[in-house]
Order: sequence, then structure tokens, then C-alpha cells
Amino acid sequence: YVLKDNEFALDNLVSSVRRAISNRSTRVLVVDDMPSARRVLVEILEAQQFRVVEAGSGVEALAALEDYSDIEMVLTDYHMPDMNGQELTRRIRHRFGSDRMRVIGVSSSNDRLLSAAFLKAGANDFIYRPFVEEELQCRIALNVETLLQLKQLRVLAASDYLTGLYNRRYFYDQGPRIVNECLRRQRPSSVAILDIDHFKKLNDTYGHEIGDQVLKAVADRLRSLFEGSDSLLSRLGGEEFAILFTETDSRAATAICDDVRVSLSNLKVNADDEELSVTVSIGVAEIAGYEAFENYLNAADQFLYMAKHNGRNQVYS
Ligand code: GH3
Ligand code: MG
Ligand code: MG
Ligand code: MG
Repeated sequence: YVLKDNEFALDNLVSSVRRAISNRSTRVLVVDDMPSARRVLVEILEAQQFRVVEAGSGVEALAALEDYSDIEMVLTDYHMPDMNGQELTRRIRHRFGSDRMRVIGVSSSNDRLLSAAFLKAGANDFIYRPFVEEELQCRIALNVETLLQLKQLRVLAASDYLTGLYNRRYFYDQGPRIVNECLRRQRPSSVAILDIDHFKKLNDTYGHEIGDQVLKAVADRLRSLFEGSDSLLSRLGGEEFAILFTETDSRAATAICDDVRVSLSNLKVNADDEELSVTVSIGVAEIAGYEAFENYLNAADQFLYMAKHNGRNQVYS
């Protein structure tokens, strides 16, 4: 029983620390036409370490959302001269999904239909004035918790379990969007597929676990090579990686990939008592038209095949 109690206490501690951290990183927008009413909410939020922005009307609130891209929660009054809280909520929902922006309606208790009006417009929650401070805090905390959980889900859904790089799903999800942005600005982009040479032999010789260590080491080297660049790096699966280069034509991408190839061939992986090394082959294709994203990946794959066929440890484009 003592152990259970301790576990519980530790759990509480961890979650309260996490709450404090996440509050500090959450920016909240408070919207009310009455400065005194706004003040009350701002003080409660600031006492809980939230970073707060204030707006005195719906129009000001929409402007604040333009100015502060990190706002994740809006507390809004209903009755305001230029735009009521329901309309503001509707406009916010038009731009931000519930997974990134929480909206909590606040209004005086005379009109009990307001909660439904807010919820129908897309609010996540509602609280009547005069509120019980603890209830308000709980509702805010629950919404912050939900934001955090959704963020964790997004990260998990986008990452490769073994290497921590972006996974195939994220690459195929974001790739076309990034490419279209480049095309719109009439800038080239390029895609590369990288495949470790004779990896099956390494697995067969040293075992799967050591194979995994090598995969992680290759991923870490790739991550450090592309740190701070705009390139999108991902593990497509197995011993295959893909890189999407923005503002880069095939000639420049090929040069970068050749540096990558050399860097990886110099990588030493210490596994058991051995020092292992690998080589990679890379295929590069430029994206300059409006074909489907997969077609460019197929083109890169064809070049990869040529690199393999012609002896491996080289870049083809
Ligand atoms: P090539 O030079 O032509 O690319 O030869 P290869 O042996 O690298 O190519 P092949 O596609 O035949 O083999 C890839 C191997 O990668 C097969 C599989 O055992 C191994 N593999 C795939 N995913 C994983 C993984 O997550 N961990 C480990 N350790 N091995 C993996
Ligand atoms: Mg009002
Ligand atoms: Mg392969
Ligand atoms: Mg291979």
C-alpha cells in the first residue's frame, strides 16, 4: 500500500511539473469588451504561468491571432459590440482545428442558451460568470491536457520508431505540400532516395540487433548532416531513406548527396568488438513540373537502381 501511495504521489508530481511546463509554453488569448472582466481572467491565467494576450473585441482578437502564431487557446466573452463570441468562435474554427486551438466561451449566467450557441459554433467548452475559480482552472487544465495529448499523437504518427526520423507517412503527407510551395514560387526542388548497400549481408553476418544499431547510426549521421537545413529527411522503411531538397536543382542535390555518401562511408559503428562501416547508393531526381509526387520518387528510385547496378557506393541523377 505504501508503495502504491508513493507511486501515486510521484505520478502527481510528474503531472504537476508537466502542467507547469506546458502552461508556460501555452499562449492564451482573452477576449472581452469590458476591461475589468478581462482583468479577472488575465490574473487567474497569469497566476498559472500562462502567457496571455488580451483583445477588447472580435476584430482585435482576429488581429491578435495573426500577430501571435503561438496562441493555442481562446477565452471569449459572448456579448461584444462589433462581433459576438459565437461569430468569433465560428471564424476562429474556420482557420484552426480543435486539435491546435481550444476555444472556451465565457458569459454571464442570464442566458442559459449561450453555452449551446458557443458549442455549435465550434467551442470546446463553456463557463458562466460569475464562475467558481476552481472550475475555470479545471476546464482550462483539461483543455491544455488535450492539446498536449494531441501534440504527442501528431509527433508519434509522424516519427519512425527505430530512428526517430520522420516516417514514410509524414514524408508522403508533407512532401507534395512542400513541392507545391516551391513550384508556386517557380523554384526547383529535388528528391533523393538513399539505400544502404548489401545490408542484408550485414544482418545475416552480425544479426538483426546490430543491423538496427547500424541503421540508428546512419540515421543519426544523416540527422546531423541535415540539421538546420530546410530539407525533409525521413526513413521510408527498412534501410531506405528519402530526402526532399527545397530550392535545389538536381545538380546541387547530387553534389550534396555525394557529400552525404562520403560522410556515411567514413562512419564507424562500434558493435560488440567490431568496428563496422557501410556504404550507400543514392538516386536523385529533380522536381520541375506538376506530376504526382510519387512519380518523382519513382524516378529517384530508377536512378538508385542504376547506382546499384553500376557497382554501388555512388550517386546517380
Ligand atoms: P542492396 O545493396 O542491393 O541494397 O542489397 P541489400 O541487401 O541492402 O538489399 P535488400 O533489399 O535485399 O535487403 C534489405 C535488408 O534490410 C533486408 C532486411 O533484412 C533488412 N531490414 C529491413 N528493415 C530492417 C530493420 O528495421 N532492421 C534491420 N536490422 N534490418 C532490416
Ligand atoms: Mg461583453
Ligand atoms: Mg532496400
Ligand atoms: Mg540495400
